[in-house]
Amino acid sequence: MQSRRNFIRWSALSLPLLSIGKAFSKKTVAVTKPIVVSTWDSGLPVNAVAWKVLKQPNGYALDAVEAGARSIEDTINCCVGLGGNPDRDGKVTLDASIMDDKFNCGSVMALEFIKHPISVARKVMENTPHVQLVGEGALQFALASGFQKESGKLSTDAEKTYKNWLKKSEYKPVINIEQQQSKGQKTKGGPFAPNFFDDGTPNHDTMGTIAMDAAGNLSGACTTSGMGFKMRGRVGDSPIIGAGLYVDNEVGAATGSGQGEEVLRVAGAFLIVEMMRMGKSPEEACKIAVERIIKINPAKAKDFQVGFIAINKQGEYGAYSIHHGFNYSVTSTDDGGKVFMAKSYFPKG
Ligand code: SD4
Repeated sequence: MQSRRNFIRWSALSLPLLSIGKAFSKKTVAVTKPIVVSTWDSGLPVNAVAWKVLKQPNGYALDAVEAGARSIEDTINCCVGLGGNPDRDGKVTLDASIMDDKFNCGSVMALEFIKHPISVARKVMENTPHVQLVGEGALQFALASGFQKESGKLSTDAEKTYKNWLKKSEYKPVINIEQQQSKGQKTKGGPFAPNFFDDGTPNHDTMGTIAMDAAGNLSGACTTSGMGFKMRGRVGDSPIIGAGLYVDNEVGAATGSGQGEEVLRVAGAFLIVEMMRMGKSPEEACKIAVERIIKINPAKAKDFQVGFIAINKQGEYGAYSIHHGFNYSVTSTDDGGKVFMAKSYFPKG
């Protein structure tokens, strides 16, 4: 008869063998790496910058996503960096977050006058015991870290858009105006940040970038000026770890773009990573997060956009959005990358 001690020894020995057997019985999937995926077609040039880092020997995913984010922060566009649309008081306030392969993360919120909020977020991650710095304190930290203070002048485009918005909204800083307005809440104008601009394009274009390097390490970055004409002090999902960005190096990474308030409600990026942990593909995981948002208020969801992107440890990628129109960029070779239209809950039209 087997003694108890022998039984324990044999059971302990057979465990690893059993799991090896299980691993071999699984289909072996070729891992695509390095790979970088960004929100929107504006993510293609961002990927190109990240790709240059990923292609180098020992190219590190964290460096790649930071470099990508910095490149779009350098351009003038509606929604990322100091050239972006201001809040309703005419000030550009930036949100950014970054996360590496070891659960290190950093973010800044409502940061003004600084060209590269993503790099300030990285410094928060690397040089402080904290994860998040906000407003004045974030600016103070940035300046102390050697970042230059820019003028705060609106870009020509942003100034024009802001003036138009002011005309229509007749914005006057009245106490509790939100409550007065919310009774007859209009989503296409007024002091509220509109969900869509007059030409029908959604009021956002946040740059979320997730990457896996050749060593198989994941990282992510997310940078934005937030919703145009937001209330002063409003912070969206992008700088909130678990909402606008999440990375778990054992599982995958996720980020997104869209109406931040709705993403915050479901801890969107974290939810997607957890779904991938349970075996869902990146696209399925993004779809689950989108459906979770829609279920809260299906009628309201007709009026706002959210789009997610995700990658897993096999280098598989996927995306899903509420409305048709959310595209994303994928680069995993020297071919310059590809733009895909995400599947959506509400079809085109
Ligand atoms: C926010 N999610 O501040 C951001 C907005 C966005 O492209 O996606 N901009 O809510």
